[in-house]
Amino acid sequence: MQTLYIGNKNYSSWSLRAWLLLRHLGLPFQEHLVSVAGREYNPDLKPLAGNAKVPCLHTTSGFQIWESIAIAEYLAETHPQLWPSDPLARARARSLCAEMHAGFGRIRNTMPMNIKLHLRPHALQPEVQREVDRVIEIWTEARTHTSADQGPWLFGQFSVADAMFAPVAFRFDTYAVPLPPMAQSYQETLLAHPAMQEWKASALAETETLAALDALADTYGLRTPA
Ligand SMILES: N[C@@H](CCC(=O)N[C@@H](CS)C(=O)NCC(=O)O)C(=O)O
Repeated sequence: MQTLYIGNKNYSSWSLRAWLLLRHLGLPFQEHLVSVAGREYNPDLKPLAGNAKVPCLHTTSGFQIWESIAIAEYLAETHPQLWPSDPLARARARSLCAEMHAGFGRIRNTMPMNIKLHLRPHALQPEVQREVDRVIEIWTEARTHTSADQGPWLFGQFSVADAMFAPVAFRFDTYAVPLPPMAQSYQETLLAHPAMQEWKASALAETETLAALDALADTYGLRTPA
C-alpha cells in the first residue's frame, strides 16, 4: 500500500495538503507521522524524501514523491477531477497553487499553523495584512466567478487549489483574522470538510508540542485561556 509521511498534525501545514487530497479521493494509504520542528534541514528525513521534508508519498513500489504540489500532480494523473476541466479555470487554479507554494512567506513565518492555539483578535503587521488581503482577494474572486450550483469550492468542485489553501483556514481561525462574508463562508466550507475535521481531531489529540512554534504565539501575548 502507498504510504504518506507527514509531520505533526497540529503544525505541519504542507503535510495537511497532501493528506487532504488522498482522503478527499478516498484512496487507501498508510500514514506515518514524523516529528517536525520547522527545521530548514532535517537529516532524519533524508532517507524518506530527497528534499528531507514531509510530506512525502511512497508508492506501493517504494518510489518517493516529495513536494506537496508534485504529490498533487501525481494524484491528478489518475484523478483528473483534482483540476478544473475548463482549460482557463485549470490555468487559474495552477496560478493560485503556484502563488501559494512559492509565496505568502509573511503569513508562513508569523502565523504558523497551530490548530490547538487560539489568539484574541489583534492588528496584524502591515506586510502580513497585505498577504492576508491577497488571500481574501483570491477567495472572493474565485467564489464570485463560480455559481452556487457548480459547488462551494474555489472552482466549484474540490480541486488542488482548495487543498493548497486549506491550512490557511486553520490559521485564520487560530489568529482570529476577521474576514468579509464571502471569504468567511469559504473558510467555513474548508473547515467543515470531513477530512479537515478528522485532521483537526487528530491534531487536538496530539501530545507532542513544538516549543519554538508555541513560543512564537506567546510573543503576541494574546493567547486565549484554554
Ligand atoms: N515545499 C515543501 C515544504 C515542505 C516542508 O517545509 N515541510 C516541513 C514540515 S511542514 C518539514 O518537513 N520540515 C522539516 C523539519 O521541521 O524537521 C512542500 O511543498 O512539500
